[in-house]
Amino acid sequence: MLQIVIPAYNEERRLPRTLRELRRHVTSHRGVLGRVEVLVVDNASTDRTAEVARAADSTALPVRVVRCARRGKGAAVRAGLLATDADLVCFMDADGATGLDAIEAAWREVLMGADVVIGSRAVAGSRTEARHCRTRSLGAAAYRRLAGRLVPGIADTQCGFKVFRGSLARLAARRLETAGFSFDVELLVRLRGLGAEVHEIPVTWTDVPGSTFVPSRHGAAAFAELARIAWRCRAVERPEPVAAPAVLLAGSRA
Ligand SMILES: Nc1nc2c(ncn2[C@@H]2O[C@H](COP(=O)(O)OP(=O)(O)O)[C@@H](O)[C@H]2O)c(=O)[nH]1
Ligand SMILES: [Mg+2]
Repeated sequence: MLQIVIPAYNEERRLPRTLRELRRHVTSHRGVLGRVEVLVVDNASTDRTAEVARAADSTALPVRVVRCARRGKGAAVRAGLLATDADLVCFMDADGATGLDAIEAAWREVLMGADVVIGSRAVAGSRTEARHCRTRSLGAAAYRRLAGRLVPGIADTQCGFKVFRGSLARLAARRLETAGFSFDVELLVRLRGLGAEVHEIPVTWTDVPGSTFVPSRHGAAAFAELARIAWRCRAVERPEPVAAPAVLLAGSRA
């Protein structure tokens, strides 16, 4: 079974279409994907996010709402991952910005032994169909440089599509402390600390209007979080002594 975590804050407008497209996609790829379930994580949305999520629940694509007391995308993804119990889990943004073909592409990588497969808008083969405003693009470039020092070799830490072996994701999520938008970086540092290899796959990415990331409001906080992650994870460069049980990593690529 594949469980898909969708963090959602005030997403009554964007979430219904994403869940509809996901249901269509899962139905037409049932033979490959098997059973799929969605966990929408809502923390104190002031709109009808939880209602639209529940309304999308169906036999073809079961949708559950998970409540998270702590605010922030990182806190929501953590709560969602910890609520999973499947062998394969993933998270994706509520706006459906990442083309859903990435699910099968990631699935293939996992079948070949990958532990962690992340969508990337910065590797060959990716297609980015719209770009952010200039201020955000400049900020993003600076952010990428700094994030790259914490997770060397990963070109795009921030794409909202990541797939994991379930037990590994739950182990890393338990240690995750970053509640805001930089949580991806900490999650990747911790996954590597657990001995996981991270594979980037190209995605088709469309900028969907209505982003919850407001550069003037969240930009500085995201950089400050990076500094805290660097400090907090300074000892997590190598696999930690309490590494993932060998069985988790069995099948990893050498
Ligand atoms: N539950 C929850 N989800 C959040 C929060 N902040 C952002 N998100 C979700 O995180 C995802 C971020 O995607 P988006 O807003 O499109 O940002 P962008 O793609 O980085 O511009 C969306 O699914 C948001 O609803 C939060 O505080 N709580
Ligand atoms: Mg988006």
